[in-house]
Amino acid sequence: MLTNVLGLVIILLVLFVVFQIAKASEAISILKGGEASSKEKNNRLHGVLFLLVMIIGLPASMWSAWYYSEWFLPAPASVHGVWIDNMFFWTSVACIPVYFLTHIALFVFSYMYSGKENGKAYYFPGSNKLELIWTAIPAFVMVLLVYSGISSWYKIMGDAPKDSMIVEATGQQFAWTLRYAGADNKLGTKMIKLIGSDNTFGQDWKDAANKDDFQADTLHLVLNKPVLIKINALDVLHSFFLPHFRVKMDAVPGIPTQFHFTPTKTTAQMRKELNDPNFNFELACAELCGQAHFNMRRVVVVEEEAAFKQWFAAQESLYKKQVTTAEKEVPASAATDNTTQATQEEKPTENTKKLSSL
Ligand SMILES: [Cu+2]
Repeated sequence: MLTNVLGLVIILLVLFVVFQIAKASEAISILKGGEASSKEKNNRLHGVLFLLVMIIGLPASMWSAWYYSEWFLPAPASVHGVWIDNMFFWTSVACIPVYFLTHIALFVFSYMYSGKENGKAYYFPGSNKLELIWTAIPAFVMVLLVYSGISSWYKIMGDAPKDSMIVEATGQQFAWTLRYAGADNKLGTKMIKLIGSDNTFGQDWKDAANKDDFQADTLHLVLNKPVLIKINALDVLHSFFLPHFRVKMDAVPGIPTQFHFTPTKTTAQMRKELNDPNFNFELACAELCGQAHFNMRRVVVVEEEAAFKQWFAAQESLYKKQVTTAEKEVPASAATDNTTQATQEEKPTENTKKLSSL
């Protein structure tokens, strides 16, 4: 950081010195009586400086792109991720040559045609042919880029495939809570009135669809199976970001959003591909949401269907965890005179204690 600041200060100082020298030499030649030739010298100096900016600036811009390339998006691991990367590639193919051509023209012409004492401006009234060429070519390229963008947008943001697995992601300071729709693949209804310390989202236990919904710390996904993520926020803005899957959607309090995608690489495959046994896909929050924003990171596991089913079967629904244990606890705590039964019962957990006190 400090070296960067120092570098910037040095550049500014050098520019300041060049400017002062130019001013001084101009003043000297005015004193000598050659005002016209001093202007010409000044113009030439500016032309040379323009050229220097190009000679240093263009390679520097290429170098910085190469230097920071390790912070570019990682290799895509979803169906639509490949489309997005393709669009990015073709947009770059169209823009990078234009960037170089226009900048070379800008700086070289400034140098070549810097003001001369007896120089005369060339009068060019315009050319329809030229106008047509430099309007039609960019317009054609723009139409192609916009067309590919819009068609991909509708494919990505359109209705999710019918067989999509449904997962709900709720952002709050500072964690993502993941709720799976369970075996029925239906998220149970929520009601604001039911929100409590043990029922953070106010799941309505009378709704049968809620009874198999479970929460998970890790986002497990199936290889090549579409998944629909339903995104919410409890407090402030968050953003559901899966960089490897090119998924990014804001989580807005009060406005449900969603995103569907299909993972195409398992975690194991990626580990092999990247030669990194510790690699994990990650879920991050891409909206600076507060002090512990960094803490919202979650691991994403993509696996074959068999491994997923095994994990899925081992999960316990929130209903089972909270409501049924609470029901079991009620007679035990009510039967105060039956000491043997009370001692046989397991000690109530923190959650069930709170629930039975409600
Ligand atoms: Cu956040």
